[in-house]
Amino acid sequence: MAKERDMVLDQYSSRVYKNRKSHMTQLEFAEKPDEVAANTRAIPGIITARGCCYAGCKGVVVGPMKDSVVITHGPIGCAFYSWSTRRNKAKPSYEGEPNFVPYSFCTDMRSSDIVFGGEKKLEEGIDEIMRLFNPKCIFICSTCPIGLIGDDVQAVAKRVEEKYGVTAIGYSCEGYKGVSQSAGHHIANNGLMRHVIGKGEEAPKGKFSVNLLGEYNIGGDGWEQERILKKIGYEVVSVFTGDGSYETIKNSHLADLNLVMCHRSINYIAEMMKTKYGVDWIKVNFIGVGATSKSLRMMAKYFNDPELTMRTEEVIAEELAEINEDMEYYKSKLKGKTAGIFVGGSRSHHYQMLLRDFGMETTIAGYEFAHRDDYEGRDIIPQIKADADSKNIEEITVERESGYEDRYSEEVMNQMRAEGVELDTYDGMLKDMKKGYMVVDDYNMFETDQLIEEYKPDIFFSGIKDKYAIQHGGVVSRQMHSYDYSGPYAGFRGAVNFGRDVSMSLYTNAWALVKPPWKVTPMIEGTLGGVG
Ligand code: CFM
Ligand code: HCA
Repeated sequence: MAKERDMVLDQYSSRVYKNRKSHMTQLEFAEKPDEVAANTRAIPGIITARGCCYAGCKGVVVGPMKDSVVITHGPIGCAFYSWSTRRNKAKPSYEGEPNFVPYSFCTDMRSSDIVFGGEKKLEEGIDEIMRLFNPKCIFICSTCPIGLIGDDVQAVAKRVEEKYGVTAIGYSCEGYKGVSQSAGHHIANNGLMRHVIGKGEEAPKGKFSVNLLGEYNIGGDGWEQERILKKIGYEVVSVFTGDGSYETIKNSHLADLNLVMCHRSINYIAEMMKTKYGVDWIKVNFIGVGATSKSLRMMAKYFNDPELTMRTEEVIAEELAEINEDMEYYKSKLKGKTAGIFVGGSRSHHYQMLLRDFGMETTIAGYEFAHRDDYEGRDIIPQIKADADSKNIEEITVERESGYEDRYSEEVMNQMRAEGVELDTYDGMLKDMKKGYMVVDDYNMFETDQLIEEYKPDIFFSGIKDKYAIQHGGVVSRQMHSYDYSGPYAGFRGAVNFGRDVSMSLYTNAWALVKPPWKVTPMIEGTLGGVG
């Protein structure tokens, strides 16, 4: 029972053992999975793959909004490291639309600013931004020292709004808040809800309008999804936030339906928009051919329009015909191989579906910073106990705005749910994994090495921190955050790109073919104990 898990855990000291045991589950019964401890502090000194709260707010959620300037209030290192390292692609969608995504703005806090305070420097920096770029929206993202010295970024944002008549949001998203990037998502979502969503009045023109939530256009994924949605006849009002904009997000409350891709980073907005504006959300997954078709069909069921349903089927058939030959070819190369996937949040679940399209199984998986609901499904949310770290992140409550109504009665909603539409809910990753597979929350480098040794996956998908160590060990490794600078991997065409890249990597595992020099000839020569 739980053999592989015990082999890893048994090597820990008793304190570490107890902690890590709660984060690791070897699925015994797929229909009744174990609890997975999640969203708790990493053990100090352990080489976790997690990032910080600032990364979640600045890098993940608000950074991709192309017409808005994000200023890092803090030392230059934080701004430099978060400058285009995440592959959220963006381009102007009409002539003259600003795109600040390639830029990095920072107050460059120095020692004297830390001693005397940095608010003045921040305000001067924003004056310069207004002079040079004149954006409609500015996000101020605080790094660790800002919270420690107590600069009031919200007060600065208020002064900027009064002075320039723009939207300015001060985020207290210091790196140390919470336990990971996840805190930053929550803080960023709260700010968008308070200051952006609902500000616009431009109603959608199309008959069926949607927002795409939690899609960050990594490697152009969002563009592929928009291509398919538009082909069917949907109007995409806004995308949160890949290639997204302040201009469109402010109108997002007027769309008919929210599609949630990354549950982890954006579920707060989906929930709040449902409460405040009556906009329903469905959990979609456009990663994988089967998953994409399933998501499109759920959408058609939601709108329940015969013409839309017909067009959905037409487009699915057309797209499948286009990729069929390539998919079959890559399937012949990949069938029967196994994988490990350890990414931040939702992708570790999403990509298992795409791998299955090629006949591959994911035997080890986990999230860096997701919450229990991302593993076990939203039904367990009432059981999650808030700890000091999560209580530190503001929870905002919203109420129904007058003039907004639910589209469907609870009865109709339940009927749709019974027909398989994942309305206002998410079932989590565990239910899609099989008996014996291992799930590890907040994985670390030691566990990675151990799991690879025990499960021997043909390929390991993770991030920049561990990629090269794994690869040099002779195991095929691909970055699932940046796609190793390839992509898109979403939708129908993306699936083919993924099949190609994975096949290419598996059949060219150069590191497994070379022997390091120290294994061929000794690096030093000498004698032991002075005997000739
Ligand atoms: Fe959502 Fe993301 Fe992810 Fe994420 Fe991230 Fe990312 Fe990710 Mo890197 S929003 S949780 S905080 S799907 S940046 S686009 S790849 S860890 S699995
Ligand atoms: C982040 C961004 C990141 C890092 C990727 C990695 C991304 O968490 O701050 O560790 O390889 O996707 O760029 O998740």
